[in-house]
Amino acid sequence: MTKVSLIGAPTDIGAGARGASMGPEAMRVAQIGPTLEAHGIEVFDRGNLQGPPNPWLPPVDGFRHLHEVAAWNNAVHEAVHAELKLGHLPILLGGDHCLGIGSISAVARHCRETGKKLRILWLDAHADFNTAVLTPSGNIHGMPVACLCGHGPQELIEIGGKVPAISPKWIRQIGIRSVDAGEKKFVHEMGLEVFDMRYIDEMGMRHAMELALATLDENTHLHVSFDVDFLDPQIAPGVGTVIPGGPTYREAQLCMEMIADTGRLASLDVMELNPALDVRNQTAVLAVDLIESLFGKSTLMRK
Ligand SMILES: [Mn+2]
Repeated sequence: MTKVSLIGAPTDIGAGARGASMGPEAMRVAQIGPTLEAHGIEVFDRGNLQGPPNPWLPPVDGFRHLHEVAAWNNAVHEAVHAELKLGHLPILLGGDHCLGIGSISAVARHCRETGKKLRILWLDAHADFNTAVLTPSGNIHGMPVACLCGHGPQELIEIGGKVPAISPKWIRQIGIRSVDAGEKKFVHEMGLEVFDMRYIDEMGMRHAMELALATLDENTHLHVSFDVDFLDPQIAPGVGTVIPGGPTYREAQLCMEMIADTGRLASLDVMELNPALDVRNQTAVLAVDLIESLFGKSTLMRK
């Protein structure tokens, strides 16, 4: 039986808007635990991690709240790694997406320790590949992918004990539709594989996912980092950075179902849910619905 551990990280320390700190509780209110249990999954809710409050200060040397971001990410790293070591599937309930550094560095460390290959699906409106030089805002939630690939401040890139924590070759980005000019150039230089919205419009979600999930084998750990702003804001308004033109409900369902079909999902982040901007918790309810598909909720027609 699959054992899932829920880890709440109630902070908006890396974000440009306050409110993602309430994400974990909104996911619980939307019944993430009981919903997974109804599918025969054993759920361990580990409660919330703790870390420094958000001082809401301007950037220093291109970063906002760097030390606080590092503290939160170290806490996330240890918690995610501990669950993987127990053989559980960790679900990180964010919190803003800067926490992907702690989560994915823990997954990468676990893969090194167990001799597994790693594939990361980054579902997001943004590439999150900024650096202090490139970023217009200094908000670290725009930098986690760059940090994981070794481009960032020492105290973030070293979390997990190996620099870089991951190779850009292990990542597939899906749903991208907002990239800063300098960031775009850097994404190309580093050779990230990106299925942006233009690609999905032209080729369809099915084809994008077939390529993103190609060459997985039984020794591959599949990690999904799901930024809720991946979804079209018409169906998911509860996010801090609203970018129109995202996947529809059906496209998002297909994306999740195709991931489930691989049987390889081994860890998950659910990030950037902002209840302060949501409407009657609908974005959290939708996220839970999609996670249900990710864990293999099957439609009637397939056996
Ligand atoms: Mn993101």
